[in-house]
Amino acid sequence: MSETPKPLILTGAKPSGELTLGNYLGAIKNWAIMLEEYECFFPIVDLHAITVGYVPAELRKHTYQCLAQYIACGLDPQKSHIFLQSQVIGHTELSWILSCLTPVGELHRMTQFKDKSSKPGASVNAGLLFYPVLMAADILLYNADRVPVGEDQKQHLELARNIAQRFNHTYSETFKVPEPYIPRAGARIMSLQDPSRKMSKSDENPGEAILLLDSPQAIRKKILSAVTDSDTEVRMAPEKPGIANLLNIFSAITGRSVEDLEREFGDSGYGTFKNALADALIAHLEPFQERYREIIEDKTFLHGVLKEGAEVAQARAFKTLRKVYRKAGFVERA
Ligand code: AQP
Repeated sequence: MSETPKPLILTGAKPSGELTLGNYLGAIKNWAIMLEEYECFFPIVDLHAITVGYVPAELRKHTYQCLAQYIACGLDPQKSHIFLQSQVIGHTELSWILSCLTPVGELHRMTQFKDKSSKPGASVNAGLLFYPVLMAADILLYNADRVPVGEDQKQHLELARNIAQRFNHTYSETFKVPEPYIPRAGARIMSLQDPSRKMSKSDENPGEAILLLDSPQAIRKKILSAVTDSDTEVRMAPEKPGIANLLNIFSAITGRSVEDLEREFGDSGYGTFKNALADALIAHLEPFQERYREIIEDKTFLHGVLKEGAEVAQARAFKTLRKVYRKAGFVERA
């Protein structure tokens, strides 16, 4: 008797910089717990990393780092398909077809586009505008059942769902309409210097983000200089966004509840609280960094992971692409 196939989940990060604690606590840490229940596709979406100015050698370095960090975070390549978006034919091809079904006005309404294009000095290229269509193609190419999304990506997933429905309606039933997957334990990590904004790889001020590869000294320095308020009480409250962010990080790292942390550190003063958080973070990241250092040295292993991942992904991608081309009226290659 053949087994029922597991539902397919797809999610990835773009190698636009070094991975942050936000990428880890908000995303990658939660992906590792899905390996048994789902067939997992974890593309590193490198084509998305070139919509803003970048240095080619840095992109390559960040891509290898991201791959080794995925694995060091517990994404087992034996139990998932890890690959580079740029190594699979189909993402950009499908994206073109989907873009012909997407009104430009919808893309102009995307919050991330508005944010990134309004940054002072931003050069707004067509890729930045079309980014969500490429993301829709990434998802639909594999007929993903579920897509884990953070708050910041909900709008893009909604667009992918609309595009899938539009294709199905225009041609005929082809794509599954992907459902959002809300991880049981997801955390939104904010900038250490401006807790109204999320922590990002591309933050310009190095004090804003903890990088997963930061040294213990750098971690402590960043936590100790994190923005708080003029009060002294360690308490979760809307008027204390800096402390709230640090409490969330502490809780996510240790698995302790915020109430428990408030009980222990409520009156201890910010210095004691921040030092305890720095200790916990350093201890949490140490084994990860050790694993990372071993993995990043082993290029043969890393290339093997990418080759295997790309082979599986390519077979699926070609299958979808053939179907899409046929439905869209293109003549099949003899
Ligand atoms: N601060 C965050 N808190 C929680 N989750 C976060 N994610 C990113 N930042 C946070 C989640 O990480 C996954 C991978 O993200 P991505 O690399 O695809 O792109 P991003 O969301 O644009 O990440 P960055 O770090 O902000 O990159 P830049 O600065 O280049 O734009 C996603 O699931 C995301 O939700």
